[in-house]
Amino acid sequence: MNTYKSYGDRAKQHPNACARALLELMERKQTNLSVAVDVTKKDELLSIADAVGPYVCVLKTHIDIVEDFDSDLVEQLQLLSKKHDFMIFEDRKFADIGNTVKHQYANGIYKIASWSHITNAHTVPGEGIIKGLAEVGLPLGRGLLLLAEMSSKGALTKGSYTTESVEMARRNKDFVFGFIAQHKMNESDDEDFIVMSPGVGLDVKGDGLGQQYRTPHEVIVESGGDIIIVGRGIYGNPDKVEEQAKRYRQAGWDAYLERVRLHQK
Ligand code: 5BU
Repeated sequence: MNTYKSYGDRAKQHPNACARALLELMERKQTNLSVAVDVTKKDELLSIADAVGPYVCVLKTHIDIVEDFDSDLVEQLQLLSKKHDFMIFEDRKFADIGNTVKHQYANGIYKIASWSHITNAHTVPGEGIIKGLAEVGLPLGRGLLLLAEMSSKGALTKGSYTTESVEMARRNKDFVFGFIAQHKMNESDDEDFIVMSPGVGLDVKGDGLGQQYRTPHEVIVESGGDIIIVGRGIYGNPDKVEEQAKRYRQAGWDAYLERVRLHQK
C-alpha cells in the first residue's frame, strides 16, 4: 500500500471508510487543497466557503470563533459541502480526558460530531481521548486526525511525542486515519496515514506570531504530506479569494503529480 501512489489507488486499498471517501473525493475533484476559513462572521464564512468550494477537498473551520454562530450556519455549511463536494473538518484540537471530550464533541452549542466529517485531537492526554471521541464519531462514520506535529515555532510536538502519537494511531485505525503533521508519518508502505499539513504559504514565511510557512512543493514533494491547509494566503485579500484558491489548488496538484511521477521511476 504505497503512500506515494495516486490518491485514487490509495482509496481502493484504504481500510478506513473516512479516508477512502476523502481520497476518492481528491481524485474525483483533482485537488489536495484544504482552506482554513478563520473568520468571525457567519456571512463571511459562508461566502468564502461558497467561493473556494469548487477548489477544495476539505473546508476547515474553527467554529468557536464565529460571533454570530447559530444552527443555521452548520446547516448552510452542510449544504455547501454537498453543492461543491467537499468534506468539513472542524479543527477543534480536543485535549481532555475521554469522558469530557465525548461531551465536547457531541453536545454543547456546537454539536460538532453532527456536522463535521473530520476532527482532530492532541495526544497529550493519552489514548482515552481517542476512545472517548470514537464512541461518538464511529457510529456516525466520522474520522479523526491526531496532532503529531504542529507548524508553529518551538512546538513541543516532536521526538517521542510524535512517534508515540503514531503508535496510538496504529492501535486505533478504525477511527484514526491520519495526522496533522509536517511530514509523512508511516515508515513502511504496509500502512497508509493521510497527512494534512498547515503552515502553507507561497508569498510569506511567517506571521509574526509563531506560524511558519512552507510551499506546497516542500510539503508534498519534499516532506510527503498529502493535503495542504491554507488560510490567510487565500482569504487574506477579500478581492482575491477565488483567484488565490485556484492558485494554491494548482500548486498543490502540480506538486502531487510530480511526486507520483518521481515514485513511479
Ligand atoms: P494560516 O492562516 O494559513 O496560517 O492558517 C493556518 C490554519 O491551520 C489555522 O486555522 C490554524 O489554526 C491551523 N493550524 C496551524 O496553523 N498549525 C498547526 O499546527 C495546526 C493547525 Br494543528
